[in-house]
Amino acid sequence: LMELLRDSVEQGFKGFSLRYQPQVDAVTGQVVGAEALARWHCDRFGDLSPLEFIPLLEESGLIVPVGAWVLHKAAALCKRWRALCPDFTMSVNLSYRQLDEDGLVPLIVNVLQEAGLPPGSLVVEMTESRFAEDDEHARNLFDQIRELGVQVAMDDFGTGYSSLGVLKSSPADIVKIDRAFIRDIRTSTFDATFIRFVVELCHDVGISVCLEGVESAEEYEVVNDMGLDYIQGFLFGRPLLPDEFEAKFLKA
Ligand code: G
Ligand code: G
Ligand code: MN
Ligand code: NA
Repeated sequence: LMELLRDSVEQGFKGFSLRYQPQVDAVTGQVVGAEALARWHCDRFGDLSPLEFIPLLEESGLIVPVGAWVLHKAAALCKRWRALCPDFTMSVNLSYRQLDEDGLVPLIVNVLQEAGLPPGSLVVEMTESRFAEDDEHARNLFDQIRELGVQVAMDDFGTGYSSLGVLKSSPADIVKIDRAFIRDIRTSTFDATFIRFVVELCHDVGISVCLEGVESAEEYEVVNDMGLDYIQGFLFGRPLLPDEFEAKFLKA
């Protein structure tokens, strides 16, 4: 599989593509952005999930060129979509391997320049674990990225080992609460309280909050009055091809 991935990359990222999942304003339900999600198709095994191929890309270091490709591609589309929706933002997942590679900040500068994109319209997502207070390298990078005007999001919040205290000094603009906290929302008072607390703590330090994984109207109803800023979930849309996304959300 690793060899097939390597061939794909060498053949101009053959078989790689991106899907875009809408992110809505929690109050109005209007689409305000998208998260770019990688897909890989190989002739031999068909479509593989990112859960299968991202770890292999990380292990081999191929995530570095693929990650750069994702950034360029998503940024170009963001530029186009801002003509249809002026404040549109595009979120891109970064791997820990990309943080450990020199040249991430210059890459982001180059991506913005090439796409002609205002920095604030780009959001880079990193899993919560890289925001730990003792990870000086990552925190330093996040500071540099934010100095460019690019937004930084803490992904999968609530699933790692960091404490809520990390929010106090966090170099993040957005916290994305993991979808584990919505699954039992109608029966678990803990999950509802957790979401409310995270919103309150984040707003206290100027961080916006996105809740992931809202799948039903009932779930949306329950979280409606929790003060969330953004929602991302199948209720509003699954990850879609660019044309599908545009037709469904930007040209209505
Ligand atoms: O799209 P899906 O929900 O199947 O994605 C599964 C996981 O793969 C998610 O955790 C997501 O963050 C990760 N992922 C998807 N695309 C990318 C990408 O371009 N880069 C990195 N590093 N992770 C990605
Ligand atoms: O780890 P990360 O948050 O980047 O993962 C994003 C993944 O979560 C995407 O691959 C997407 O398919 C998935 N996802 C987004 N919304 C929902 C949802 O409402 N339900 C489920 N089951 N998965 C979702
Ligand atoms: Mn993500
Ligand atoms: Na997430």
